[in-house]
Amino acid sequence: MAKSASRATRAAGHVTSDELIQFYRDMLLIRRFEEKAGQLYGMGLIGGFCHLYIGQEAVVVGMQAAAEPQDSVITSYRDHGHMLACGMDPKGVMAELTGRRGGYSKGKGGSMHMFSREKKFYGGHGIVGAQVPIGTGLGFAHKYSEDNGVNMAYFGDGAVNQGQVYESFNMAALWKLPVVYVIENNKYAMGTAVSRSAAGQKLFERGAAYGIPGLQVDGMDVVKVKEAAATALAHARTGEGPYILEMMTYRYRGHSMSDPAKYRTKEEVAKMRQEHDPIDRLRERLLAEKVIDEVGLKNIDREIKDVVSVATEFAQTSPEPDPSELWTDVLVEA
Ligand SMILES: Cc1ncc(C[n+]2csc(CCOP(=O)(O)OP(=O)(O)O)c2C)c(N)n1
Ligand SMILES: [Mg+2]
Repeated sequence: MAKSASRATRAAGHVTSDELIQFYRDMLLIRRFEEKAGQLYGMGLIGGFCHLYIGQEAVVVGMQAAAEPQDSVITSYRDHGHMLACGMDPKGVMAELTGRRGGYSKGKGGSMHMFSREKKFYGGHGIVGAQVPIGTGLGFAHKYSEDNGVNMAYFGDGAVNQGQVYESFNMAALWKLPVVYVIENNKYAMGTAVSRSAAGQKLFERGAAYGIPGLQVDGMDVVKVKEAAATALAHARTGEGPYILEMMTYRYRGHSMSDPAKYRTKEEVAKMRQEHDPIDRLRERLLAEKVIDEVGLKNIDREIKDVVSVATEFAQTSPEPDPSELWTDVLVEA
């Protein structure tokens, strides 16, 4: 099949000024949304588990920038950023966090259990690594139905030593399934540093035994992520089989809202924020290259703030689920 012009441009990793501005907008939406979710959690308006993605925004925004509409996404419990980057409505995501009827799972799922078939977002999985074989199955479905789609299966450095990951790699390589495995290496799995859990630090080489190519990527640089994503997606889409991208990234917050993060120093976090923040870095680039000025950036900031305010208002005013909902969409006998 001939490559379309847009795909050829994507494969070359070219980014336009408009795209750079869109990256800024998309990353800022995730950052502000997550900050607000953290506040609502602190106020007791969000219950249960809540894992924030703050710091890692460039990964999912860069990946989605290279993706096609038919591509699917699956990830772990650190999932709000993926939902927003897939185009899910911030109102529905926030209302699910607050357990309201207007949420994506009618307020009955919460942070880790949201899905959108329309946006091809398949969760939200609380069991570490569980999404890897499911994502591989989604890759099989793309191939079987010949929809020219690719699944992007995201997982953490803490999942990468599981057996099911390698069973998935084997099957995906054997059947040349269109799957891009995105390892979000944020250096920690709860309180365990990757240096203490993973033999050999090159996680992108973990597919070598199966002939799966891999790349290590600066996951704090949205443009580099997009370039790598274009390479990996083109490989999978053209029938060459799976690809592994190891995104070197960092989460600023604790593992979940209840983590005091005593396993790392405040200086380590501060250094990352000051020197590698994906949003600040892009902001500096936009200004240096005169893609936009301070006033333009302020307008975007305001626009995003408004979107998050509307979502927050909705998440607090949407009614709670009706008690009759206790018996619907659940897998127990009433
Ligand atoms: C099978 C399983 N084992 C243990 C846990 C508890 N647990 C939840 S998150 C987590 C750490 C995973 O870290 P990583 O894969 O690096 O993802 P990150 O939280 O850094 O995004 C663990 C051990 C779980 N949810 N599922
Ligand atoms: Mg991790």
